[in-house]
Amino acid sequence: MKIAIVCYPTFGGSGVVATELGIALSAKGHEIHFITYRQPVRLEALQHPLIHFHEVNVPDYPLFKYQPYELALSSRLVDVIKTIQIDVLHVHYAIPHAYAAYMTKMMLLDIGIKIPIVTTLHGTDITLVGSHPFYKPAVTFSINHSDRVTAVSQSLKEDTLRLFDIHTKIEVVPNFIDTEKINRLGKPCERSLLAQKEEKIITHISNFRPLKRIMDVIAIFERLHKELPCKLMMVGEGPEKINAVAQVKALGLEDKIIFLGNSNEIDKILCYSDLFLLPSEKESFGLSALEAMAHGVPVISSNAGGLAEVNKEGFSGYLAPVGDIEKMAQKAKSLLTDEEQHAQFRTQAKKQASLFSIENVVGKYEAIYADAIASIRF
Ligand code: GMT
Repeated sequence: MKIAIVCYPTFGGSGVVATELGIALSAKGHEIHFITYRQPVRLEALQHPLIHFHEVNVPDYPLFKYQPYELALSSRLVDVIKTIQIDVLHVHYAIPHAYAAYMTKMMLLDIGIKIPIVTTLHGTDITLVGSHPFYKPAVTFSINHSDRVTAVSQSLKEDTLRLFDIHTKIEVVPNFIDTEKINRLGKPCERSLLAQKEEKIITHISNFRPLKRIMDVIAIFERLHKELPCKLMMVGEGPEKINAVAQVKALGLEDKIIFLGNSNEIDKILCYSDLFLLPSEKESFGLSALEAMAHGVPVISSNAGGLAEVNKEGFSGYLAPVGDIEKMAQKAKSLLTDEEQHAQFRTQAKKQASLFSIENVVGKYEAIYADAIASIRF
């Protein structure tokens, strides 16, 4: 198949999922065309002869306060789909991609080309931004007019049905991880670069938005730090970072809490890690928790959204109500101070992650594409 993929090319989970999916599909012989405003971060140039990237340019016109990205995207989509004879268009994240996809479909229909749209809902496009009254009618319309709709967790599907008036079937296709690729990475890792031998390494990865509850991460670490030698690796960039850095300074923990910024070396960092923290207020899935588990890193998370579908209580880690930092700190301490239990959770985390292996998921998308293509032929 010739598949066009639209996503956010940044460090967000939805962009990572879209990119990894495109790479996996190309390995199965499909021709993949990424269409977005920048080359996706996890897509290496010339990665595979079947992978192509088409940039969307939005000319800066001084008359406009807001530059019309949807217009530029849908025009580019029409151009690429027509020229390359794309079979199916897969958009990740409803806003504004599903909306631009619908316009694309209509413009192409006008010239006699039928293109099916598959929309994947990722989380904040539904639970946060999408349900805002300013966007809700457009998001509802775009979901209802997609040929196939998928959500990355059962929890997100339920949120979508609760928040919007949806009359299209939503299929749950969970996020995934390339476990084989992780197993192929060179080990053991050089953790002495980051911490002393006796220090436990705790990691948090996110886009530091308020809903990630960065202050809870620091509060949990502060409690742990009083009980055992440890270090915290904070990976990512975002609006809460400035407060987090100030808080770390106020606590005098600058040499124990390290801010690594956005990183392309997530595999290395997770390889060094003993525990992963994700106390989010909202999380439709929690891809970073899955990545940690795939590296054998147990997870202490909140029980928000789809996290309970990923992190299995008492097996791959522990969950606690949002904001219950005492419970999260206590569970973290019990795991990190009991070597036997920690080793067991490491193995179990890997086992749990293997349920989300890429091989199980790519086939589901292929079937959805085939079905969407068949549906528009009649
Ligand atoms: O979590 C974010 O802020 C980024 C956001 C995104 O669009 O990339 O993540 C969402 O999609 C990820 C991939 O499906 C999920 O793993 C995240 O749980 C989801 N975030 C939220 O629901 C808050």
